[in-house]
Amino acid sequence: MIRVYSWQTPNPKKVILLLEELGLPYQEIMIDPLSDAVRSDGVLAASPNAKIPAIVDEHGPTGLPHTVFESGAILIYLAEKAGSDLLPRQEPDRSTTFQWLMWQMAGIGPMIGQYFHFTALAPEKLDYPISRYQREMHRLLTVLNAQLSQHAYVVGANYTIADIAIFPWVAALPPLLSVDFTPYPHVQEWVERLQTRPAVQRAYPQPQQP
Ligand SMILES: N[C@@H](CCC(=O)N[C@@H](CS)C(=O)NCC(=O)O)C(=O)O
Repeated sequence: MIRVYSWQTPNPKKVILLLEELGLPYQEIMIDPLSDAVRSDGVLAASPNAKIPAIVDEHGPTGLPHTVFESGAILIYLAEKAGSDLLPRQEPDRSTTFQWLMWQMAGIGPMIGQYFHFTALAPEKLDYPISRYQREMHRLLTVLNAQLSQHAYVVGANYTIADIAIFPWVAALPPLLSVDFTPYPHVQEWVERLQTRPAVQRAYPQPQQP
């Protein structure tokens, strides 16, 4: 059994999407990331960075419980544990998967996260950070659209953990931040195609949130 410190936000959703694809048994422990619960002893034991997601794999590599935090690291750990092709075993697809996974972790997540923060959460609506992160979000969507104009999935012909990492952030943009995907038709098509996957539908019983 895998215990997941989770919430209806994109970083934990990546983990749930992968667990649903892999068919591994899991239990979600819901932790509101805007509450003090992220600093509770239980979360800190698995996630010293006091953020979600984090997992506790009750049967880790040595047979003892093993904890992993940082969603990208969790995706790699679980795909390897399951021996899944969602993390390709062969080059060049393997390093291309890592490349786009790191791109999500360093770009899409932080930039869209800041855009959401300054537009939806900040007490004052400040033009400079809003336009900076909005510009960066559109630049990243342009990069993704160009990649998806060449390939069915982010890495190539097959669905991988790179798609799983990017999807929850990007799919949330039109419903929650009113981002218009008209300039990004390949992104739009990819989102709609992924939404038909049974594992994606199981992972999203409720509307998406950033
Ligand atoms: N790089 C981390 C980011 C995790 C993260 O920022 N999680 C948010 C919720 S989606 C959180 O826990 N926020 C609580 C806080 O910032 O105090 C990952 O990908 O796991």
